[in-house]
Amino acid sequence: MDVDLRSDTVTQPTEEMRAAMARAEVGDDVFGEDPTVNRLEGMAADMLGKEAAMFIPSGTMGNLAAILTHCTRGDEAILGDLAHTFLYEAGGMAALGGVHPRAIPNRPDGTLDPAQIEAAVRADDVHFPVSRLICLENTHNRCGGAALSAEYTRLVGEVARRRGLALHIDGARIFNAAAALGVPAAELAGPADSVTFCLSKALCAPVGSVLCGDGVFIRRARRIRKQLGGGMRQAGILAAAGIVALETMVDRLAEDHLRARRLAAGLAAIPGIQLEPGTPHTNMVYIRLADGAPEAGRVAERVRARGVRVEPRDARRFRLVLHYWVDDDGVERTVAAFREALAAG
Ligand code: TLP
Repeated sequence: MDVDLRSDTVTQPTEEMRAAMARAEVGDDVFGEDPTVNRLEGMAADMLGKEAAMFIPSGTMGNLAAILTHCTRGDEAILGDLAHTFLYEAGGMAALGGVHPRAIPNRPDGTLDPAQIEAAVRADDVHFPVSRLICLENTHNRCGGAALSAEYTRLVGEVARRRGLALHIDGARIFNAAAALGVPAAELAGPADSVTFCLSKALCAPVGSVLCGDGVFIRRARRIRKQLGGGMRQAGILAAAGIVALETMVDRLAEDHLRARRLAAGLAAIPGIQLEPGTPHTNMVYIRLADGAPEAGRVAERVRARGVRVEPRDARRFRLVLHYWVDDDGVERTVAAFREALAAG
């Protein structure tokens, strides 16, 4: 089998997940009658320290549902210029919600400067949109998979409270952040009014994300999910895999982080490869090809021929993502494939 490091979204469900899916007890979730979805939502709310939760088809829809629940047309959301929500979610908040994104620079560690957040909050003036929401991302995908600390998140939470704004966290990989920082995910989510996390990435489930918040917020978000076409019926088939993910995948994420460090060390020893500063923070290794090395596309083809799948971020960079299906042997095969690919000149 190929070693696939293109993303942790490529993860296949485990046998245990497939078995749980096959025997899942189901009902119509739009009526709130799917016991497996209800169980998953209860578990997720507990783990994130929130009152309630809602199973939703994807991280993108989870973020969008959160934003549309917090904001109305003409409102503004303050977020990072490297945020997934800003860059890779097809402008959904603007296209579907009339919500104006106000992007401020992400610092290399994935954070936003709290002073800049505060400065971006609009004055009450008819010329301006209404500042309503701050969005953070933890871990931060484009910033190397960096984990945002509980202390930092509290600081942003204080800005939000002081200025009367809500705080949403795109926590697609919040359990990776929790593992890296050695704190419960609930502590990282504590200052936020809402948080989305993904079952279908490092947690290995085939489909789905969960949006968590207080009871009133989630009740309102359910109507938005319906508007977006995300009300699913016997979704317990999918939620069953999500339950196995929460039961079996959360505590093992530190293994992926350890392998990411091993992979980084192995790659750093290859002439022509440079590690990006700070990498890896969690399960992502960001590398750069030195001047004189072949272009990333060519290197990707060569490592593919050696059974390793990687995707260039640009002409000279790769993001390599560790997950459940990449074991120690996969790490060694990857290092060997890059070594051979670069030795070929
Ligand atoms: N990220 C994917 C791609 O879209 C880039 C990946 O391979 O990393 N928030 C964050 C931080 C994400 O990284 C992603 C997916 C999402 C949201 C969206 O999740 P889905 O794909 O479930 O809509």
